[in-house]
Amino acid sequence: MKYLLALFSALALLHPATAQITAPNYEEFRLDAIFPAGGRQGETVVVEFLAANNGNLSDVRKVIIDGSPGITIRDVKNISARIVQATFVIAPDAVPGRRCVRVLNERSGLTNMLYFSVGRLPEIPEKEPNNEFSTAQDVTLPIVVNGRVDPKADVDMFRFELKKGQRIVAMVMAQCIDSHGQYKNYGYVDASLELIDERGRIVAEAGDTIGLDPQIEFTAANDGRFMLKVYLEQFEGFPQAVYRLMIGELSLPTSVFPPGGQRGTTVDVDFGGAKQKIVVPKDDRFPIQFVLPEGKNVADLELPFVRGDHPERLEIEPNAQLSQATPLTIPMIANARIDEPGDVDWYRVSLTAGQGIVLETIAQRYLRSPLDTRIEVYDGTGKKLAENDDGFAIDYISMHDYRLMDSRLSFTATTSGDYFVKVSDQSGNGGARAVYRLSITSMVPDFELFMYPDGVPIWGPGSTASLLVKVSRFDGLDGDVTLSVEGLPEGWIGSKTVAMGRSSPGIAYPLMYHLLTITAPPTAKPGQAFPFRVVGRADVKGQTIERIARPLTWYYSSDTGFFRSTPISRVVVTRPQTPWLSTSMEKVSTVVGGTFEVPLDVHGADKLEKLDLSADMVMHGVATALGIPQSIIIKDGKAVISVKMPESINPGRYGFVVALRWRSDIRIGMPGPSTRLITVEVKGK
Ligand SMILES: [Ca+2]
Ligand SMILES: [Ca+2]
Ligand SMILES: [Ca+2]
Ligand SMILES: [Ca+2]
Repeated sequence: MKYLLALFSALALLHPATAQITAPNYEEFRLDAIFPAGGRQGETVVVEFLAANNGNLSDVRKVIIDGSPGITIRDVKNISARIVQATFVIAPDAVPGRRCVRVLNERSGLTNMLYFSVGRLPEIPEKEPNNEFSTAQDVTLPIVVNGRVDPKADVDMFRFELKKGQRIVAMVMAQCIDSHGQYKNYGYVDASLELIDERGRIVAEAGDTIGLDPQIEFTAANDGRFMLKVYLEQFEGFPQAVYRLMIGELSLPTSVFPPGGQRGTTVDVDFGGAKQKIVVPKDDRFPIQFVLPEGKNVADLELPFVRGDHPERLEIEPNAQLSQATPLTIPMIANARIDEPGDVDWYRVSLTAGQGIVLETIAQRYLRSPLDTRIEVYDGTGKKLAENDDGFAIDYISMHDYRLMDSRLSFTATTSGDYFVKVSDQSGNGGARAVYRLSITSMVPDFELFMYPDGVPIWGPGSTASLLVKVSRFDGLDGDVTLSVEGLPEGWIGSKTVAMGRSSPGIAYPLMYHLLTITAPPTAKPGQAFPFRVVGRADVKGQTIERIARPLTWYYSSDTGFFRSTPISRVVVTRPQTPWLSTSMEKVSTVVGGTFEVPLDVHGADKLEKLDLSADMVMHGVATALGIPQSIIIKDGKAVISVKMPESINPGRYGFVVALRWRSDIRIGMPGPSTRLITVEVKGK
C-alpha cells in the first residue's frame, strides 16, 4: 500500500498539468480523543490529543481552552501528524469541572472540542499490564484512575483493601464526558464494571447505570482485598476508549433538582439530599452549565443544569390527578420529576379565548434524562384537546445534545377558562434522575439558528471558506430571515444571505439550511484564529427579532456524525494547501431551469490546466451540488463555470458558492475552499 501511494505521488509530480487536485480533507481536523481526559487541581498533567485515523494536526500552534480559568498550557508539540502533546498546569484554585479544549494547527486549522475535567480527588494514570489478577494495579482510595481500554482485548484491573463495613462507590466516566471513537453506539465508549473479591467471585457488577456508564455501590462484609475490572462490551477496546474511573468512600449524587434555573438568579438545589446554591449567569447564552456538588468526600460527577429565561417553579406533588394540578402562569418553567415509572404530573393554566401558548419539555436534550415525555392538554371537564409526543423533527444535526423524544406543543384556547396540562413518560423510567423542565410561553413567531462547524478553516490567506447555518422556524414565522456573519476583524469579509419564508411567493417549504462564507485578507497569517458569530434577523409584527446561531462541534460516529453545543465559533487560517478561487460576481439573475456563467480567478495553480469544481447550494434536505462536479479549463489564472438552476427550484433569492470539489458531505459541516457567496435571483419562467 505504501509503495502504491509513493508511486501515485511520483506520477503526480511528473504530470502536474493532469494531476487530480483534491480539496482539503476535512477529517484532518477531527479530534477523537484526549488522554487523560482530566486532572486534579494543583497538579501538572501531560495530555495527549489523538486525531482521526486520517487526521493531520501538523505544525501545531496551541491548545485553546474555553470555560473556567485555571489551566496554563505549555510545551505544545507534535508527537506525530496525528498526535499532539501538551502540558496542562492546573492551578490549585482552578474551578473544578469540565472545559472545552481544541488543538490549533497550521495544517488543518482548529479541531472540534473535547472535554477536559478538573477534579478534586487524587488522580493517577493506569499502568499496563493490568489485565490479570496477578498484575492488577494497586490503588489507594479515594482515587480517579485515568485509563484507556486498548488494544482490542484489553481489560483493566485495580486492586485495593477494604475493611469490614466500608462502603464504596465506583463509577466509570466515559459516555458522560463524551468519550467516543468507535463505530457503534453513536461512537460512545460503553464500559462495564465488575468488583471481584479475593476468591475471584464477582460481588458487584454494573453495565449501563447512568446512560452507558456503569456505577457500583458496595459494602464490604469482611476485611479483604478487592479488584475492580473495567472492560468494554465484547472486549473490543480501541485507542480512543478513554475513561475516568472514580473509586472511594464517596457520596456520589447522580441527580440535581431542580435541574435548571433562570439566568441571573441563584437557585437552591438538592444534590441527592445535600443542599447547595447554584449561580446561573445572567448574560451567558450557552444553554447549559455543568454543576458539581460541594463538600468533602464528594465524587467529581458533573451534572447538566439547563439555563432558562423565564420565572421558574417546582411541581407540587401530589399532582397525579387533574384536581391536584400545579398552577402555572405565562411565561414559566416548571421543574419536575417522574418519581416512579408511570407517575404523571398535572398542571393548570388560565387562558383567555384566542390565547395561544407553547408547551415544551426538556428532558433528554441537554439533561440526558431517561424520560420520553408526552404532553397533553385538557379542558376542565377532562376532555383531551391536544397532545404531543416527540415535538422536534429529526435531521442531521438535531440530535446535537441528545435524543429528540422531548415534546413541543402549540395550543390556542377557544374559550376563556382553566386548562390542564398532563406530562407523562413513555420510557417506563422514573426516579431521581427522571427529571424534566416544562416551559409554558406565549405563542409568538420565532426562530432558532445553529451553525457548524464551530471552527471554520480558511485554507490559506486571502481565500474563502463556507459554513452551514440551520434555520428552525416556530409558530408561524413566515417572513424572511436575514443571516449574516458578524464580529470579524478589520479586513475580513463575512457574507449575508436571506432565508426566504412562506411569505415569499411560491415558498411552501422554506429551506432549512443555508451557506455563508468568510473571506480572509491576503495579510492573514496561518495559525491566526478569530471569534465570530452568525446573526439572524426577522420582522415579527413590525419588530425586528435577532437570534445568534448556536455553534455546534462535530464528532464522528457510526453513521453521519453527532454534534454538541459549544460556546463559541472561530475562523482559523491554515497554510495554503491547494489552488483557491475568487470571483468578481456578487449577484446574478436567471430563470427557473436557467443557466449562467460564473467568472473565476484561480490562485496558486500555475501549472494546472484543469480543476474539478462544483457549484454548491443547499437545496431541500442536504444535497448541495448544482449538477455534478465539472472539470474546468484554466487559462492565465482564469476559468469559467457554467451553473444551471434546477427545474424544481422555486423562484426567489438564493446563495451559492463555487467550490473545489467537496471532499465530503455538507451534512457534517464541511466548508469550502470556495468563492464568496454569490446571490442568485431566480425568476419564474
Ligand atoms: Ca488499559
Ligand atoms: Ca489492561
Ligand atoms: Ca412528578
Ligand atoms: Ca416523547
